[in-house]
Amino acid sequence: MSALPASPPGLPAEPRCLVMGVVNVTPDSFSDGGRWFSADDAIARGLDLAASGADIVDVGGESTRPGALRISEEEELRRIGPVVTALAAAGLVVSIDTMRASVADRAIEAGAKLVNDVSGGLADPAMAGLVARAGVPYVVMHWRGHSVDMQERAVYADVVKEVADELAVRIRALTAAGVDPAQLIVDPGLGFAKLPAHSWALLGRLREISWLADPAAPFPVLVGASRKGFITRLLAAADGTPRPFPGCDDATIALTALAAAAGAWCVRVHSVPGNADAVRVAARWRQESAP
Ligand code: PMM
Repeated sequence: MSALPASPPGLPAEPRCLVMGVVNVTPDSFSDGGRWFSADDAIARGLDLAASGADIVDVGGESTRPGALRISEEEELRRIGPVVTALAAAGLVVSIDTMRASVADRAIEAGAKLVNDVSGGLADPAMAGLVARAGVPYVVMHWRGHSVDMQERAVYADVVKEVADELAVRIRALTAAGVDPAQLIVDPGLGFAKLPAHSWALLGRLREISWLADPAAPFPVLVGASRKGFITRLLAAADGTPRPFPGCDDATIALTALAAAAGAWCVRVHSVPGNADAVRVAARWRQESAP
C-alpha cells in the first residue's frame, strides 16, 4: 500500500490518519449549530475534543450548511477571536475554518496553525496572497459557490474527474500567487454542491483526489464526512425519513476507518473518541496490506 503523504510543515505528523475535531461557534451549523455558541462553551468543547484524541481542532464562525446566508466579517471575528486565542494558548493545534483572508489573518496572529477554506480561495481573492505570505498550511476544498444556492450547482458528468480537475485549477492559482505546494491539503468537499451519489463516488475514489494530475506527487487529503446528509439519507427509516444527526456517529466512524485505510491524511469529525480508535485500526490494517 502506498505511503501516506507527509503532513505539511507545522502540523502534527503521525504514522496514521489525523483526527480534526470540529468547534462550530455558530447558531445554525449543519449538525451541531447552537451547541457551542458562547465563547466559554466553544473553548470548553475544543479542550474536550483535544482531551478525547483530536490532533487538530477546527474553529469556525460561519455556518456552511446548505441554504446558509453569509454573516458579516465583524460577526465572524467576534465569534472566533476569543476561542482561537484561548485554544492556541492552551497548546492545541488550532485550524481556522474561514473563507475570509482577514479572519484567517487574525486567527493566525492569535495562534492558528492551519487555514481551512471551504471555498479553496474562490470566495476571497485576498486569500491566496495571505496564505503565501503567512506560509501556513492551507486546506483547498472543492467548492462551486456559496451555500445559499450551492446545491443547484451539483451537476456533473464524472464527479471525480471534475472535482479533481477543478481542484487542480485552484492549486495552479494558489501556487501562481506564491503558495508552496508543500503547504497544501486537498478536500473533495463532500456535500458542497454534491448530491449524495456524488459524495459516495468521491469517497470510493479518494485516491484520485489525492493524486490530482500526478500520482507520483500525491497531496494529503482531508475528508469531512461527519454527520453529512448523504449519511443521514443512507440510514433513513423505512418511510424515507433521514436518520437524525446524533444517530449517524457510528456510520461516521465506519467511514473514517474506510477513508483512513484508503490513505486519507485527516478526517474532520464532530465526535472524536470512536474516530480516534478507527484511525488507529486503519493504520494497523494498512501495515499488513500488500503494496
Ligand atoms: N464541512 C463543513 C465545514 N467545514 N471543512 C472542510 N475542509 N471539509 C468539509 O467537508 C467541511 C468543512 C460543514 O460541516 P459542519 O457544518 O457540520 O461542521
